[in-house]
Amino acid sequence: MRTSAFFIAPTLAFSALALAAGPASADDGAASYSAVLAPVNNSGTSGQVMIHLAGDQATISMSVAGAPSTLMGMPYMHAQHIHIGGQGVCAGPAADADGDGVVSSLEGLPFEGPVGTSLTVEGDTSPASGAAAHLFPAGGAYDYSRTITLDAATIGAIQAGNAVAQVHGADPSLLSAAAQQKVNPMNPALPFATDVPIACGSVVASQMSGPLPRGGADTGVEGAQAVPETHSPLAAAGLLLLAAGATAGTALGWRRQF
Ligand SMILES: [Cu+2]
Repeated sequence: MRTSAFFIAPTLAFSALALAAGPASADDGAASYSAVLAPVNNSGTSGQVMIHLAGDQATISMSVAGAPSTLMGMPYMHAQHIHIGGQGVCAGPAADADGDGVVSSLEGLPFEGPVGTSLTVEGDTSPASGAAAHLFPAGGAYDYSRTITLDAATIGAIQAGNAVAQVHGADPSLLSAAAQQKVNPMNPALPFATDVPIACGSVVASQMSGPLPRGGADTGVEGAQAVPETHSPLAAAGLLLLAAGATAGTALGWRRQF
């Protein structure tokens, strides 16, 4: 299965996948989860998240686009988290309790819950680093991949369907005048816009086993996606490659599977 499927993958993808995959691991009980990040607060930001969980090790791959690229002339670092223990859903516009035209992280708390894991690029991943701007990826469109240890609370929430993936960091010019005057409640040295959620999605169990739909323009790439079983680290690697290489067509192909 794996070998034959490899043959239909493009040569370049084959090489990269082979390098990324390594030997199949004996991660029985592993599972994959995903989230489609939809724009919130009229951000125009969207993306995808893939979480491959084996024991307490999670390989998390993300692709984000349509985010503001700079803040005050500097690369805009976007805080990103797994929120846990709320209702497992993203807050809607009605959650704007103070009427400033923005659903802030605090206002979203009853829906999304507090930060369970900070999806940093390096170092600490605890909630304590939730607003540590320098630890987060920067730019208007980026791919993220990191294997981290998840704590029991985050693992439990993901497995229970009560986890939400969220990206923060709005364009201040899109906020109301009232909101533009505020500071980030998690880090008062930063403007409120850095706290404002811009993309959000519920983390759900991912169905990646079995044949994938065909017929897209990039059937070779879709064939490559079909290689991994749900419990293979190849899955995350393949998705990451797609995210990194993505034409619009392959991005859509990815989205279709979730
Ligand atoms: Cu968050």
